[in-house]
Amino acid sequence: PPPVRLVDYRPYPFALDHVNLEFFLEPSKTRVRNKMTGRRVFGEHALMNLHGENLKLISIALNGHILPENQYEQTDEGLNIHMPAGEFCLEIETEISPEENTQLSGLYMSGGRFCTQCEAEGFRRITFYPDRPDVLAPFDVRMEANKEKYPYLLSNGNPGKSGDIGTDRHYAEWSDPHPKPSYLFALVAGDFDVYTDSFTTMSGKETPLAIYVDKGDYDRCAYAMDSLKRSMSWDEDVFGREYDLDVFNIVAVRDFNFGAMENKGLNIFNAAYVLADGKTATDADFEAIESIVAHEYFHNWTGNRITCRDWFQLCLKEGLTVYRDQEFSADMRSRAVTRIKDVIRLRARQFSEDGGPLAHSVRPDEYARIDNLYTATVYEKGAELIRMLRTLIGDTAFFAGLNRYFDTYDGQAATIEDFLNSFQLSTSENIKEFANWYSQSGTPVVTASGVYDSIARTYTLTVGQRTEPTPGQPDKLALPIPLRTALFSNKGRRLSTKLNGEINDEHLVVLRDFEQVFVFTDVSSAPIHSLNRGFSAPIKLKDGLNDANRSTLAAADNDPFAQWEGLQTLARGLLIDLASNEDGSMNDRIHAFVDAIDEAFTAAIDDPAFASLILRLPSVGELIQDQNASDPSKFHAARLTLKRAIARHIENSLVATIQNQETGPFDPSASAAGRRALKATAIDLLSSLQNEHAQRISDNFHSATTMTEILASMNALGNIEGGGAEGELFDNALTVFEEKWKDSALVMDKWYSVQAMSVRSDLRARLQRLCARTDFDLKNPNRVRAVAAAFAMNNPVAFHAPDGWGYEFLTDIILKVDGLNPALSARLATAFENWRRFSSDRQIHAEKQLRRLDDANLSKNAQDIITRALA
Ligand code: B3K
Ligand code: ZN
Repeated sequence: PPPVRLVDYRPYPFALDHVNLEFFLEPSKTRVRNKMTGRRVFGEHALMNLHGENLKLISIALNGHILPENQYEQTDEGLNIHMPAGEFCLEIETEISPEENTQLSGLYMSGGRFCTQCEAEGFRRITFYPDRPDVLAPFDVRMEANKEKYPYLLSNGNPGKSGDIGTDRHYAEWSDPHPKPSYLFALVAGDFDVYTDSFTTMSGKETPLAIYVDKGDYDRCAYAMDSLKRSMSWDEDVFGREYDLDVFNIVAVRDFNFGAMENKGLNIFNAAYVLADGKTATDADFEAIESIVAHEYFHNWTGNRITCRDWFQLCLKEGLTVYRDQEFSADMRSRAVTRIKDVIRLRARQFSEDGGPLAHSVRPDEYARIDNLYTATVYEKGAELIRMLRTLIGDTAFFAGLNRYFDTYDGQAATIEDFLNSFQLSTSENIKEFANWYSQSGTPVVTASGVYDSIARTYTLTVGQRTEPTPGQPDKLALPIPLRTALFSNKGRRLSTKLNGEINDEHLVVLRDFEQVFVFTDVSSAPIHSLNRGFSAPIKLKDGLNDANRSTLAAADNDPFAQWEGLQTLARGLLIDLASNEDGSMNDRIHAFVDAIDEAFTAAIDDPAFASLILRLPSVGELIQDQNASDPSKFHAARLTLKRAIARHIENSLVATIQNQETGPFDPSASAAGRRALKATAIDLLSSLQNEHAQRISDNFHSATTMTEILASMNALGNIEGGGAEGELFDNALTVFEEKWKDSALVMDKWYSVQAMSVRSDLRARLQRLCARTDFDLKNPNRVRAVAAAFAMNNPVAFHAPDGWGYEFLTDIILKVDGLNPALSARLATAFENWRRFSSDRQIHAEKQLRRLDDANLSKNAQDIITRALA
């Protein structure tokens, strides 16, 4: 099928004034009555095109009369109806089968409850409708269902009438006054535990809040509720945005294709991002819950009140909302630590996407399948663009522009041009070229070099940029790149210098051309430059410094991000060299690095969250990004060498960290989580010494009281393969864990993934055993991801095994999942995205599996990924 193109966008010729939906809910046969009133707005002879997929059409009536068959045609994509001029009332009745819906798009059953997922194109699997984001309407919904099985009937907006029908059925009505596109529609029916609270908004309106969870999960809702209230309050304080309905509801479901969904007034969540308590959730879980609850809530303004004109504009809501949730987390936790984690994630997921066959711009010009556009580029790079914009125009213009955007486009479906124009009207800075960040894919590589003139006391910094070609974009433009820059003396003192007439100890250098020269004056001594501080632009930096310069910066910098980044750069260079030098010639550099780490670690010890990041080495996934013909096992071995050197050097301190037992009740705060993060890092480092600390780690597993520590210990044991008793510690731990948590699916997902991520010789057999278990449910995305995504995305050494078994294993799963859930199989297939980066033996095996997938007649979603990967 031809791709969908941005240039082909045409407005819809009809407007909907009102939508009235009636649902008669039965798992096997649900009747949907859809009454749309509206009018033709232009296009005298235009047919009314309604999308529809997997629907059984029962009847159509136009303006009160059954529509004769010659007045409409039914196609694979939906219905085309000949409409009279002027106003209309169109009533369509359809039948669907939620229980047969394994794609988890549209109306489906999860754990015996009805729920929906409509973004991007799920609503057309519920009824015939103009299922496009630029058709907005207020919705009234009425649901009717068995009362005992489905005591709660929920939809968007405000609750209306409800009551009994006969003895065993009941109904409920909801009405959403805010015009919305169909992708924000939601319906839920079932029996739940309900966790309630309330929030008083800035104008004094008390708003009841509720979280609906599976029976028995009531006690695991408190953190999500607390996160919601903090989000509501933060959005008022920082962005001036108030909630706008009488109630706000969240529902947690077991079977969900991604994290959560921002349906107006009725957010639906993957249960993994709602349920947490001190026993079952890791700190990473708490952190993810806080940020996803916030993200979905923030969509109420950035996404729902102002939505996207078409799906090419997806970053309009996603990039902006990720930026908002990142800022929220930064305010709730440590700003520096949050920023570091965001950058780690960007590098791991977005940079690798941007450097491979799936690269696309933040706002692409075309797509084959919309589900495959929910990517790290649209989300994470999209957020970086907002951050850069703010850096370029300053806080005042940024907030003025945003407020103008909210004022101008409230209730509308907007574009990136609308958005950028709101800022252009609020700043004297010309942001025309900034738009190229939205249309150009690929990660710019920025190079820097400097020359000091001691007589003139000037430092001439030459900065250049280059972006490699990406699919469909052979030639690249120069982009405006804001680089926060400071100069340090070689003793590590930050220098106050002059640039563009301004004296400061940090400047904003904006690179606009392919190469540009910046002359700093009043430079008192030969400086070391520190560029892209705070990761002010999403680029790869070749800073032209040597290891000694970098160590100086790492030790001296008062900015924690810059300090961390200095050490990461050191580590990256060292690991890459180490991976190709096995002759021990690197010992001096290793020692120097370990000393630098030790110094920074000791200085950071009062901030354990940051200290644990200081000890973190770049991942294998990150290291292979800029390599060709690479062998992940060499990078793994290099990391192990370096980890051992670090562990040996600070062994006593690591042991002491592990032994430091927490007392008192569980505390999910960022500071307590920081202490546990450091402990987890200590366990990981000590495990690199293999058997020496295996027993200690196992003891820690058995005595640990938090899931973070338990998992850290299991992870560590998973990578220890002693010949003797140590070899059994992992399996012993797994047995104990399973016995305790076998009835808790979310906890058992961790049990699965800890194994899928372990680097050990028995992994293949182990994975096969896991997939043969009765609780390995291909219909449950969390479970499939716990094995397949954990393995293919987080275990590069095993996934890229030289004999190709890892590729084959993933392919087998994709083939099984695809018939059930194409969104899931396509997502798994993206693990192949960088197959051409690996050694030729690996490429041969990867290509063989990709061809196998290509020949298998897979879903359009999976086929789109495979085709692009092979191109
Ligand atoms: N907007 C949803 C994502 C929907 C994904 C559809 N394939 C969640 C979010 O970004 O908040
Ligand atoms: Zn989102």
